Amino acid sequence: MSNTDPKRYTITSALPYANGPLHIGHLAGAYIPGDTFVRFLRLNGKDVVYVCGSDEHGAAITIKAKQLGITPQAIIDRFHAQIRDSFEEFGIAFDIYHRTSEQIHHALSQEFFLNLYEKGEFIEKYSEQYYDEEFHQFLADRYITGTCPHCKNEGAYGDQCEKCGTSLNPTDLINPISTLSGKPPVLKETKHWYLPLDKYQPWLEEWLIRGKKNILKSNVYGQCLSWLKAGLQPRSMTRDLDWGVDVPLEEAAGKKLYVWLDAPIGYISATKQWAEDTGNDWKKYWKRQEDPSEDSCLIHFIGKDNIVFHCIIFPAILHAHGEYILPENVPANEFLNLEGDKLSTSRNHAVWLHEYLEEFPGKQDELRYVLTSILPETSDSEFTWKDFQARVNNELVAILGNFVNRVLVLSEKYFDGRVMEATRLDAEEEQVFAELAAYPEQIAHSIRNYRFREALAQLMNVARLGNKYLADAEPWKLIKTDAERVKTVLNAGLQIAANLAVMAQPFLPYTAEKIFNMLQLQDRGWDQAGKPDLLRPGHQLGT
Ligand code: B3M
Ligand code: ZN
Repeated sequence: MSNTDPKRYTITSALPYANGPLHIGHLAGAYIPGDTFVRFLRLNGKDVVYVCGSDEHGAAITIKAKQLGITPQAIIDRFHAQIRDSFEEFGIAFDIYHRTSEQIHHALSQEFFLNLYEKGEFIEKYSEQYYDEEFHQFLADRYITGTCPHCKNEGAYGDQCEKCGTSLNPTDLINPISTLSGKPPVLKETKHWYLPLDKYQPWLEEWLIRGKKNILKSNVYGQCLSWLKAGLQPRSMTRDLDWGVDVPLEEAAGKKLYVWLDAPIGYISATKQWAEDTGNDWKKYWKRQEDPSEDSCLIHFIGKDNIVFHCIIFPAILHAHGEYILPENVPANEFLNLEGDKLSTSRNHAVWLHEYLEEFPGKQDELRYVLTSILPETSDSEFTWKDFQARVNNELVAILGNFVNRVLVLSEKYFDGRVMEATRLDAEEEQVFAELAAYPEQIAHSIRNYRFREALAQLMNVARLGNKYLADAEPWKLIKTDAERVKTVLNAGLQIAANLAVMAQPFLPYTAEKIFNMLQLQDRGWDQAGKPDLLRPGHQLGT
């Protein structure tokens, strides 16, 4: 991060389309990293708002509705509730989980559009687009299929051929067919409002290439660079669709805002709703302040397929508007694969969160642990059930669980569950406490740099430190020869366990809470991490 100590933070995780349930790829892409980061900030007493919500517009929704033969409204209501509940059960600690179908969001999106419109930022252009004469409507790219001009795949979509991966325009397709009527569409003239990204290119180059080279992750920076190198083109901000936010112009009756214009504004409208609900001032989290050092630090957690929207298009919109802050960072993750294959909603090749919760009730942290260990931070990574089992059993249980369990059982056995005074600190304790004291900053450093895998590995090293200390001290033997010394050993062991609870909070919130309960300790902020005296002598532990 470049702004070393921001006054406040505005943290967002990508708004999932409310057209299906969430799977582990979603969690690993944008939500576990965002949640871990936010929990860490809150533990440090920072002023932070963490927002998310359902993305309820665009062809993603209408196509799904058509598939299921129900209305878009029924689709979004169903999946919004399911997604919201999954997030809640996994402990993703949003301040608000909003939705883009709310009036407050429609109003703010229209306000944004009008602001740019009135400044003359848009280019108005007529073009010919495919129209279904039987259904009397223009066709979104995804509603048109045909033969790919590159690989001759007959089921290519108007925006992309999924077989060869080429991105297409609908007019590139050979023998286009409307998926609505099954008939060839006709070309018809229509007017749209374009954001002149080419005009903002010099500004974006300055801001991104010069300003963010050492801030963005290399996978993110690399993608931005290649977009800019290819040269930006004007992009239409309106669509001929019957589902979405109305374009607030009389001459645009029946047209909707492009979903990628309104969706990121969803972060702002969510914050607005949260502020209304809680008596906060949303402007402090989004608008540029008179004194720039008072600006909130905006960070977007997303998956790699959303990089261009968050690093180029949305910043260009915010810049054109002028009153808003720009993202400080966009720590996008790559993709998570499942058992050697891409996660796929349409092929049902996924681990769905609601199904996991049903099959493994109360085991949220197990999945959080495994996913954090394999986050696709710099390249794609892979989830397998075998690896899941190994990591849970050989790491989470064998190292962390076992350590906490051992100190508690021994304390119960020898001292009726009381924390004894450390009467004699030997070189071993001095060594172990010195090592312990170094971890909070190491972990913090990794988290601040979005290296959550590394941070979690360090947390596990704290547990390893505890295990090794106990194994070397052998209190179960010592109790027969030097019971006095055992008091010190178990005191030290318990202090390490308490530290584990403090430092596990960003990653494993349920486990941390469990350990705090077992220790009968109030949860502690990050400033308490690394201390050898979190538990006072005489303190009664739980069972
Ligand atoms: N709903 C795309 C997606 O789910 C989109 C993200 C919006 S973030 C403002 O991948
Ligand atoms: Zn193709």
